[in-house]
Amino acid sequence: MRRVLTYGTFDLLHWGHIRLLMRAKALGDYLIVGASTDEFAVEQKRARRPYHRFGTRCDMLEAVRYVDLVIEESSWEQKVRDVQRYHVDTVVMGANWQGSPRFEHLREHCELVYLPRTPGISTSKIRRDMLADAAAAPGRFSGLPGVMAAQFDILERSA
Ligand code: C2G
Repeated sequence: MRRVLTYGTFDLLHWGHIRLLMRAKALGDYLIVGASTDEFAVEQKRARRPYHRFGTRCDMLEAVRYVDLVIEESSWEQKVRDVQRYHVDTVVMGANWQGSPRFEHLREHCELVYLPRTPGISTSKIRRDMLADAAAAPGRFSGLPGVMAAQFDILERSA
């Protein structure tokens, strides 16, 4: 039984995430996914607060047939402990982490594999495209309460 571990926020779950999970599972028999807590995503990864809260993202990951176990990712330091605790053979990450000291130290404890990312899709691209769609429909905001219209304006200007 080869055990594989990967980490991520997996927000607005998309084809890129699914392909990463599918290829990670193909490297073993049992796939564990460390899902970032909302706090870890915001504080540690300096990402915006995930659209879907931690609980929802875990539920969605558990529904993916390649995934056998979902655990919490709440710190950078937990990874060696996770590898030992779950008897992990291989840690898999997308190539955007290639060579990162956040993962390279794991080579002392298990195999480390970086997989090419799926081009043309990302959570931030989905957000941008949705915003562009909304902004592209002039007067689209007119029906919205003042506050929301103002928020859309802010979002539009900050995109
Ligand atoms: N991914 C991919 N192709 C894409 C988008 C994402 O292969 N088009 C991969 C990423 O490289 C990552 C995984 O899908 O391995 C999850 O992506 P994110 O949710 O963006 O995760 P990330 O912010 O990279 O978090 O401790 C590490 C972090 O939790 C990793």
